[in-house]
Amino acid sequence: MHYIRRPDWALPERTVTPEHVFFNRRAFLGGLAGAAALGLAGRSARAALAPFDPRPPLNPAFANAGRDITDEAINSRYNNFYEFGSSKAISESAARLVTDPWSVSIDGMVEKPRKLAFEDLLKAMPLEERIYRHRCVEAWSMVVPWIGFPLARLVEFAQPLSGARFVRFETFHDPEIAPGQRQHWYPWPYVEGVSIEEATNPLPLMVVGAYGKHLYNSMGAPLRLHLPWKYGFKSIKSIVRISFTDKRPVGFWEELQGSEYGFWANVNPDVPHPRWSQASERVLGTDERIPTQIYNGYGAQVAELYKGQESGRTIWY
Ligand SMILES: Nc1nc2c(c(=O)[nH]1)N[C@H]1C(S)=C(S)[C@@H](COP(=O)(O)O)O[C@H]1N2
Ligand SMILES: [Mo]
Repeated sequence: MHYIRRPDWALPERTVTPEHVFFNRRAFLGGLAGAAALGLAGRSARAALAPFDPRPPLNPAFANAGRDITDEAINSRYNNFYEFGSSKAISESAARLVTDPWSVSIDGMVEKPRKLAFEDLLKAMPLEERIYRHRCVEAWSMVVPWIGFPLARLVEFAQPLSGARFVRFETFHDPEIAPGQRQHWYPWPYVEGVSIEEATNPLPLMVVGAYGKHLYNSMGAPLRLHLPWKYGFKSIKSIVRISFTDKRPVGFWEELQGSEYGFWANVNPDVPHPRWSQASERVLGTDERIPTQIYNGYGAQVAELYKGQESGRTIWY
């Protein structure tokens, strides 16, 4: 295999550590052989917070989020995960979730519905590291060094039928373990969805780790989605089911309060939430408040998906 090493000057301090600044260029450029080579990474036995060995390669296209990475201690202890309560301090409660064994169903409009052990899915997918900005609809943000694989790769693996228009994701449902799920006024299980066009865009990442390790329960172990240009509530955690459908899925928050949390939920500083401004955000771990960017700064990658629809309110909530 041929590795290129990025010069240290190309990377801001603290953004990455030198040991994993490697990238298999051929794999990045696509091609099945390359993808298979990348798939070899991250095969170490999975235990909560075990380091990936070797650490999957950092994707140079997403090596720098323009701000410092948020401290791991903050990221893993300041969370939205309503299954474990409505406060941000759910990390201890979430630790009770058993994530091994774990299986994921792929069903609906696909060639062959199947249920896979999480380990088998992990082995089949090309793992990489990407540093993404993460913006909650509540107007706080952080920067996270995720480990995962492109959702586009999973769509390919699932072999959807041509009529499939949307991908629907579902979180586990276990009220015995998750106290929030005993609050029956919420529409459990948590559901989210994206269009097929969004799902096959290169940005969406199916996340299995962060900070070089397997995922914290509080962050959605063992498998969650991250859509960096959308408000955080779209980035569903602890996924057990992925379905292909011709009907637009109704998300958990949309079901609860559709006037405030719509299907598209693309970040836009100029479209306020009905109850507060989205013009700026609080950067967790700092004293800073910074201006929010349209599409959370990822317009170059995703604006094309919404061409001609920008003037209406719908794609913003
Ligand atoms: N299953 C599930 N997924 C979820 C949520 C949730 O309550 N349950 N909260 C969402 C919200 S509002 C945000 S901002 C992000 C938070 O992710 P983080 O805790 O890793 O920062 O997860 C999203 N995914
Ligand atoms: Mo959020």
